[in-house]
Amino acid sequence: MTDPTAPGASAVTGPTAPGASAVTDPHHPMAEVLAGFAPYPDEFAARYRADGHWRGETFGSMLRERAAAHPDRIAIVDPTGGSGEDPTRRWTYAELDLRADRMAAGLRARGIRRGDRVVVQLPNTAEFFELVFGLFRVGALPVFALPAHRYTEISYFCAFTGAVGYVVPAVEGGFDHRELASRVKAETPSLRHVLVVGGDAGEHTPLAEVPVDPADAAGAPGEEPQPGDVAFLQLSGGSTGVPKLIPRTHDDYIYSLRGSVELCGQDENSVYLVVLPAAHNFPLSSPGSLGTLYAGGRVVLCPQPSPETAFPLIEREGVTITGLVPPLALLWLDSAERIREAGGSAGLESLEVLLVGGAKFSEEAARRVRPVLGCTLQQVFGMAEGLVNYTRLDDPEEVIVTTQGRPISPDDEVRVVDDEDRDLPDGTTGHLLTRGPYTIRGYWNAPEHNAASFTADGFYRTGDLVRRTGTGHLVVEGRAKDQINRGGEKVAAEEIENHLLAHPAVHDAAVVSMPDPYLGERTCAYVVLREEHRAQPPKSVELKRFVRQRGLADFKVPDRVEFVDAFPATGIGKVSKKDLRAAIAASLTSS
Ligand code: AMP
Ligand code: DBH
Repeated sequence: MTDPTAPGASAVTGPTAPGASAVTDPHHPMAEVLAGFAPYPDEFAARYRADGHWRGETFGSMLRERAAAHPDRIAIVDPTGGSGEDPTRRWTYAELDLRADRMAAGLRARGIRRGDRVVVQLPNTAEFFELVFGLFRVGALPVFALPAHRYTEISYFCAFTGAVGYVVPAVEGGFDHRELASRVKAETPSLRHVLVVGGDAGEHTPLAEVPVDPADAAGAPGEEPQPGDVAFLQLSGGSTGVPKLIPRTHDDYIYSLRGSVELCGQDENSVYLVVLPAAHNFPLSSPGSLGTLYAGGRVVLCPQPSPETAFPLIEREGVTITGLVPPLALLWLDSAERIREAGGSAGLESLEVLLVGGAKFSEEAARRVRPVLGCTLQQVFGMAEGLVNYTRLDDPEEVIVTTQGRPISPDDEVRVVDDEDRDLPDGTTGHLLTRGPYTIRGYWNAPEHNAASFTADGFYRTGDLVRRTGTGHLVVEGRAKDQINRGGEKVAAEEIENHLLAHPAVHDAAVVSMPDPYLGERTCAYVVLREEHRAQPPKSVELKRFVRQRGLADFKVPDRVEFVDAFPATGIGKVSKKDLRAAIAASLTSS
């Protein structure tokens, strides 16, 4: 299956990589990272620079410049973790800049270097930014895990990336991350540092003990991060059993921030509320916390996404913009409506823009945003691999509520094609392929996936089925990839099937989506039992418990398990997931 012309294949040798010489020098600090990185071909990189998209900025220099321009402006507001009367922490740009320097120096003092990988799994706290900017300054790569990830995901990320560090909260949502960290550390030879935020660090090191005076730990020569360097590894929602890692460079990601800031109308007066998990690509960059810092605005961290927590915070901090997945947007709409019907005020007057994305937002719900919340809806259809589409703030209301937007950049190349990769006319639904100044050319260290996920000329196969309107807006019509979109949380069917197959009673498993009024989709696992277990089948809850006990994020545990004697087959004898989806949907509407 490996196509020698696929971008991932050439990346292994990297003859066309800018800085390809680094790959041939095994001692170069970025050698390990570059060995798995599919670079932008030279002619594209040159064009993206000439067009002014890639401006040679790094995250480290961006924060330095903002701090120099407006040191006393507030950058980060964290309503928790303060001392004395006021639990709220407020860090100015100068303070965040200084903290990033001290963190970088402390990380270096502990032997963390440019090109090293550090798995970051933190809730929405100020320390997330102190740490991530510290890593950016060192040139070490954060690997952005989500708080919901458990043993299966975390041990994989640590081992696959050869991570030297893993950063966790002590306890979060009732889960003891220190214990998980101990287990993963014992099993992962590369993992030297477990750093803990908040609470007792136990056998690990408190993150608060890491920062030191920058004069005490200057970087060695050659360690300065470069704009073309991979800045971090983002995660793919994935459509196969193996989660994939997404290498994003300073240059390409900062371009997507600049474009997002402009299209979302952000400036230094913007106050962005981080409601979704901070490490996810959407609240990180669309325009998210990093876009807001790029614009010189203020980032407010929401510890918890419920209206009860978020609404008072919006009122108190004068939040102007935030981003939600569709199920949360529905919850907020319902709550605001109830408050108003009871004669109260939700206190959302400052809110100007609500971004909704991650999964399809129904037209019906979209129409309620302006009248109920009093702000402009901006639909966003994005992916951690790159391409992000936004409806424009001045698009007609009809376009805002019926489309998922159009690309950030005039240089985003978007193709809508049939099964044979032939271009389709506007208005016809097909596969979305894309290439551009902030879309990756390959997953990290995954030549075989890359051969399937990218065309020979470098277009990313998104796995989404879309239709393009006459105005160039995209409407998401479904997906070709084998993935369930559980209200923005992506579940790869194959990953869950593999876990089910490990159960002694399970002969075969097929995981499909079922419609759900709240999440859009939930997961249904169809299971064929082994002959000898059919007389006394295990209970559904037993299989769910089995999957959970294998240490999987909760959102991946099947919502429903259905036992069948055999799966319906397609014409050539493959499991017909289409028929399974239809069967479960029909049984839900009839019950
Ligand atoms: P991920 O791979 O986790 O970054 O998820 C990206 C995927 O989420 C896209 O390829 C789409 O399938 C889905 N997605 C994101 N935003 C939207 C949206 N506004 N409408 C429909 N699907 C979306
Ligand atoms: O779902 C996503 O991954 C997503 C949604 C909206 C995303 O990565 C983004 C915006 O940047």
